[in-house]
Order: sequence, then structure tokens, then C-alpha cells
Amino acid sequence: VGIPQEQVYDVLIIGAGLSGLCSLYHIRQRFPSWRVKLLEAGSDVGGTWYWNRYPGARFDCESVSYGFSWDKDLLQEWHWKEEFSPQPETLKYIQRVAERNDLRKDIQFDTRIRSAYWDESNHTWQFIDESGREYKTTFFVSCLGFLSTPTLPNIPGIGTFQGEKFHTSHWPKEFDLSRDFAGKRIGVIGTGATAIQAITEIAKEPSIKSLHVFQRTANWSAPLRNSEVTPETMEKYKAEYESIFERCASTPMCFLHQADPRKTADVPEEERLAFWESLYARPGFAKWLGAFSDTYTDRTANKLYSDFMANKIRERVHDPAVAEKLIPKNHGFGTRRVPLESGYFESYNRPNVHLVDIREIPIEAVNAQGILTSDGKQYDLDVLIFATGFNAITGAFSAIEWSAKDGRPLLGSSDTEKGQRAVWVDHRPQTFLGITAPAMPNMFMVLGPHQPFGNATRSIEHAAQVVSDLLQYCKDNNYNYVEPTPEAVEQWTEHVVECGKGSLSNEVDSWMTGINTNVSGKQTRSVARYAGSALEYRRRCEASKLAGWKGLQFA
Ligand code: NA7
Repeated sequence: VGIPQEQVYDVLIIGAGLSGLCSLYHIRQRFPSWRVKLLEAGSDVGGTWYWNRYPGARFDCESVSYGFSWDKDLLQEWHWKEEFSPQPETLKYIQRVAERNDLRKDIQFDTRIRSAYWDESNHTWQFIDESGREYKTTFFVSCLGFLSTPTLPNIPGIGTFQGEKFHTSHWPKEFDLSRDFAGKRIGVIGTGATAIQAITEIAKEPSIKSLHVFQRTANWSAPLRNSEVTPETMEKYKAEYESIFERCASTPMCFLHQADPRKTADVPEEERLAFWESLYARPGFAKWLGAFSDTYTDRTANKLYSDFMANKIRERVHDPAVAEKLIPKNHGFGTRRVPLESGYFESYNRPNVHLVDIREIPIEAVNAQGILTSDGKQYDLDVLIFATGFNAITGAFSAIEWSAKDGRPLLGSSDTEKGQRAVWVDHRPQTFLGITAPAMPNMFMVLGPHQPFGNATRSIEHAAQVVSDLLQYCKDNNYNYVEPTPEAVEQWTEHVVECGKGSLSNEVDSWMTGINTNVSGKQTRSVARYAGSALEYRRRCEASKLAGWKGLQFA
């Protein structure tokens, strides 16, 4: 009521990253007469690759395993210049996807959704953006991204710093490292995958004055071993795309790497070391995902492999005390997502690069000049970079105020102001297949909680396919209402928790286990991603579909 007809849709998609573009493509192909719109907060397509422009941002997975398999002409046209594509090239690829498929005509940029309201009386969602503009839709597809809401560290005085400061995902546009950081004293807080890429590039820049890295938790990291893709190699890849994607589909996380089936203890020590050396010498995630099959479930096996990796760090860092600080002590290799690096450890061999262990001596405050640690030491800085990660997985939903079915908030603690229980209490997701959620009728998620992540494009393509199959079912049966049954939600959520059992990763604090010390409600571990294999996940989606979408109720 009161919403102009042109703002009333059959399907609204939110987010123009790979998830949103893939969903838009499939939905438009399948339902050409439907009114479909994609709303995006940024000024162009790209999502993660639009926002994260920091120096060193690139894939850790093979470029040729990342493109959309359905745009076959583009696969033949596109020449990936590097085996592990840097951000500017990846963004160009995504822009080319939008251009070739004429996707921009259905996208409204610079539109950030502020609130969402479920109207039970006519089975529609109503959205309001930051400018107060309203949109009405029957179905909506959440393509908000699982690492898209940056978090700043909860350190006192953070707003008082007088120099330049920014989060890695809001890096200044038109930035030039040698021009903009020349002569500057730079500080980086955080040592996750982002920081490891950025620090390596900043440290290499000869014109910087100094770089201080404030490390709370050391991270395991291993060589990326990137290289150029020659025209001859690219021709070979183009001919092999089908088998490349088939191989991805056959592995647990849809990357090109498969674990070695042997168990660590069954392999004699000499052979074991030679195998690990060969993994270490290979490009990409081979050294993470190609390890012995028990590496991430058996503590002893994990310890042996971690010791091997620790020695690699010792070999590469000149100062033994710094090397020891860079070796993780409270989690084993590969139990967190392994950042890949191109000279990260050698950064600390430079005289102007300093590691500050803030686990040992915490930051007391940020002040106008820089950072003060609890031993009274002041680090004066010109630039302060927050490589402090994201309110992951459920986090993107927290930027929107939700009024779900019966007026329930989506996120919150159990006792909300209205006395109503949030759908996802303390960021603990409840879903069915990771695609639908209780009390959120007609919402479908691509890369939402309880979905397998891994090679993101591969997961996205599958989820977007499931969503469009579901929409087809609604269309064919004239349904304008779909919601998972409480039993299906309970069983699926239990299944997801069950899948995580026995994995050492689930015993470690990280964004994958729902921990973010900067976000209230994210202090205890939860299972927010599908930790079973992508194969099993796809099998379960297919089983529901074949049984007439068992687990969902329609009207
Ligand atoms: P991550 O992996 O979440 O890393 C964030 C880093 O910031 C990590 O080292 C954190 O230390 C550190 N951090 C966060 N808050 C603080 C505070 N308050 N004080 C000090 N240090 C802090 O994010 P990334 O952006 O690197 O990577 C995210 C994913 O993007 C990555 O896995 C890839 O898949 C792509 P902590 O470990 O919590 O002690």
C-alpha cells in the first residue's frame, strides 16, 4: 500500500557480489516475465572484490577454478593473467560477467537496506533503504556475503587517532603505495589472511619509514607460489574447463585439492617428511587440503605436521625470538583457514618492520599519536590499518533491522525489548539446508549460514540453482509462501552441528566457529557453516527436492 507500482517485485535480490549476480542471471533466465531487481550498497558490482582493494588482495585458490561455469563464452574469452588472480583483475572479470549478460540493467547501486518487514496479510516483504525509499516483494534472495560487514577492534580511544585510519575493506580508492605511504610510520592491527597479504606488500615498499604489526594471535601461513599464466597454459586450461569443474565438484570444499588418503602414522618418517616437503613446494592450498587424511581430526597427526610447518618459519625468520612469536601456540596448522603468503615471514627480516606481541603486552589504548601498550610504550604512527576482519556469516544480517514473522527480530539476545525471542539468538543460526530460515518466509540465502563455503563460486552456483528450482516449484504450484517446518529446521541444525564433531577446527576460536571478540553475542563458539563435505550437502538438497521439497511448507 502506498508503494509505487514500479517498486513492487516478484523477486528482490540484495547484494551484487558473485552470489547476487549468479542469482540474478539464473532467475532472469528462468522467469523472464517476473519483476526482478537487485539492490546493492556499493557503486558497482563485485562484492568482496569491489570493497577489498588493499595491496596484496588476491585469490588463494586457483583462478581457473573460480569463474562461473555457466558463462562458457566468457571462460573461452577470459585470460587469467596469474595462477592466483589479484583483486583488480578479479574485479574486471566480475564486471565483464555483468556486462556480457547485461545484468546492470536490473541492478540499483548505492542502495543500502535499513529495515525489512514481513507482511503476513499478503505474504510480502517490505524493505526500506537508507534514503527512506520503500520496496515490496514476494520473494527475496539474500546475497549479503559471509565476510562483508567489517569489524573494528574494541580498543579504547580508537576514534581519537589523528592520523589516517581505515579498515582493510575500506581501503582508499585511487591508492598508490609508493606515493601514499612514502615516509610514513604505519601500524597494522591483526594478522589474519587479509593482514598477511597486506603486510607483505607494505613491508616491501622501500619508501615507507616503518611498519609495526600488532599481533594478538599468530596464524599458520604457507607459500602461495603464484606465477604468471602464459598464453599457452591458458589455452590448455580453456580446453580443460569441464574437467576442472568436475574435479572441484568431487572434493569436500570444491577446491582442486584432495587429501592424501593415508594416515600420518602409517607412513614412515622419512617418507612423511619427503611428502610434506613436496606439498610445501606446491602452489596453492595443496599444503592445507592435500595433507594426510587424519591431519585435522587426529591431534598427534596435526602436531607432527604443525612441527614441520613451525620449522619452516624458523628457517625463514632471522631473529629466533621473532620466529617463535610468529609460530602459533594455541591452535594447530590448518585448524583455521590457512592464509597463503608470498614472503610474509621474510617481511620481519627487514630492519624497519617490527612485530608487537599484544597477547603478551596488550594494547592499552589508541591515542591521537598512535598506540600505547600496557607496559607504557608509545608507538607513534601516521597511518593505522585495521585488518581486524568481519562480523562473519550472520553478521551481514545485523546491518538490517528485521521484523520477521510475528514481528520477531532476526538477531538479538533471547530477551529483546519487545520481549520476543530472536530467530537466531546470539548469532546461532537455525536454518533448513542453509537456504531457508524459520520465521523468515520467502527468504532464500546464497552463501548464508549452514552452507559449505570453501571455493565460494562453486558453492554460490549450487545454492543459486537450488533457489531457482524452489522458485520454479512455487511458480508451478501457484504458491506465494514458503517456510521450513520447525522439525526440518531442528533436524538440519542438529545435522550441521553433528558434521562439525571430531574436527579440530571446531575446537579453535575463529570467524568460522562464530567468534568475534568485537561483537556482542559472539563470545562463545557456534557452528555457523556446513562443515560436512559439499558433496553430502548437495546430496541432501537434492533429496529434499526429489521428495517434493520435504522440510518446507507452502501455501
Ligand atoms: P580474520 O581472519 O578474522 O582476522 C582478523 C585479525 O584481526 C586476527 O588476527 C584477529 O586476531 C585480529 N583482531 C580482531 N580484533 C582484534 C582486536 N580487538 N585486537 C587485536 N587484534 C584483533 O579476518 P581477515 O580479514 O584477515 O580474513 C577473513 C577471511 O577473508 C579469511 O579467512 C579469508 O577467507 C578471506 P585473533 O585471531 O582474533 O586473536
